[in-house]
Amino acid sequence: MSKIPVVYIAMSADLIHPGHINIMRLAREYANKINGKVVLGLLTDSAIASYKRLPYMNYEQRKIIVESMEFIDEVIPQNTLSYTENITKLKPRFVIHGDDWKEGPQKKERSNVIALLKELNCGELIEPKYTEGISSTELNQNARSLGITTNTRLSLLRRLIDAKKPLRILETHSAISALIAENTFITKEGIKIEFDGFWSSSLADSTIRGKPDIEAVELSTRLNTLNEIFEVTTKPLIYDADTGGKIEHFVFTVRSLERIGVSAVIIEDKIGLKKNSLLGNDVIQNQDSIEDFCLKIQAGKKAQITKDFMIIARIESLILDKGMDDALSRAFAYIEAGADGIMIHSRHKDANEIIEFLKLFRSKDKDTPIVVVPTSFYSIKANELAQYGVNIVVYANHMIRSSFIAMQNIAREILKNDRSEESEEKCMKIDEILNLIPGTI
Ligand code: SPV
Ligand code: MG
Repeated sequence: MSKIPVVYIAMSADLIHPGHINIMRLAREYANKINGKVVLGLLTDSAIASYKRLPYMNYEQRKIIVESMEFIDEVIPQNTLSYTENITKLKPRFVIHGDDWKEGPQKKERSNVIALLKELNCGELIEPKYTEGISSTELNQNARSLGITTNTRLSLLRRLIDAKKPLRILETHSAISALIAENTFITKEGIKIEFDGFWSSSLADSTIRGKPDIEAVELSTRLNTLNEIFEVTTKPLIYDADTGGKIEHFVFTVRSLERIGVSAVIIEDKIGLKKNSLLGNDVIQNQDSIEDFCLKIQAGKKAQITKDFMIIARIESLILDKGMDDALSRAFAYIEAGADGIMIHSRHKDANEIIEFLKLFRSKDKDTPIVVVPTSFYSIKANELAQYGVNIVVYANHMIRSSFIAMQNIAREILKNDRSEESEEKCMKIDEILNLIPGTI
């Protein structure tokens, strides 16, 4: 326990507004009264990402700002939403928090703080009236509506991987599907759960054009779609580049993707005419040699300009029944060659072989990000996959597959009824569309 009495406040301090300053000023006043110091628990990126979107500024940047404030004597990390760790350590004389947490998602934490202060018999909770008329949520909405720069979007994926597990990534094949992926959320026990980013799927990008998933849609066509998606959204995107093509071509793909703000490219270790992985050995598909695929990874890494862009190597050994040992030795070889992450794929109905891979891989490598695409092993939940060490879960084709069914049914129904009345209820209301697309009214 520190000798100098402590006044403790905790915040994210991302978009600082007068409400924050009021709390800091009050903390200073209390500290002066008791000859104490103000300690600010700055929420880490992972503490923030556990209940809402990543802050604009990372921890170090936010720390520089709050440290420079005259009200604050010391800044320490608060690693979770819970105050318990820091209060137990500091035994503060006062904890200060706006009275807004008497209701809403933080209500439970408030009770914890009160109980803990009583248990430790060290201090009391001060709850000034919440500053009306300004809120981080509102500022956030305004800032988001301004959009995002290329570099900021690109770097978001690495920051998210560091801050949160698992990331949930949804396939988007158009601006409208991306807007839905951007804005859809649910609230579970006060925590906002939403998709962390987008998957540009070769299957979906081919299907939407009525073409097979055999690398027949050109890069420039797919880049156009990405640009349309980026025009109206702010989340990071992972690009499915199939085999990556010839090594000499792949370097240009990396440059093009990076230039528009894509965060990661995934290339699969196949050669020749690529077929969709879910077809496995039902069709002829060939795996690349480890040596040649490593050369492709190395060429890509050399071509990228930013430090944040990621090249993720996708292993098709399980898809092609080459066995677990082959999958693992490829994983380590690809990482050695410079891959920033591994995607391990499977077409089994259950996740057993994926789990086996994860256990064996994670026993040797705790850090390299792992991506999985549970299209066929769909029963396992994202949270469970994360417990086995998965960082990114991709829902690779569900937006296009579901829209298909909806369109087919409506088309049939209009023909059957010779009018659209019966179909009206199954369609989005026009004013809901206007809501989804800002600026319409
Ligand atoms: C895609 O979405 O195009 C993929 C994933 O590559 S899968 O279809 O499962 O091969
Ligand atoms: Mg694909």
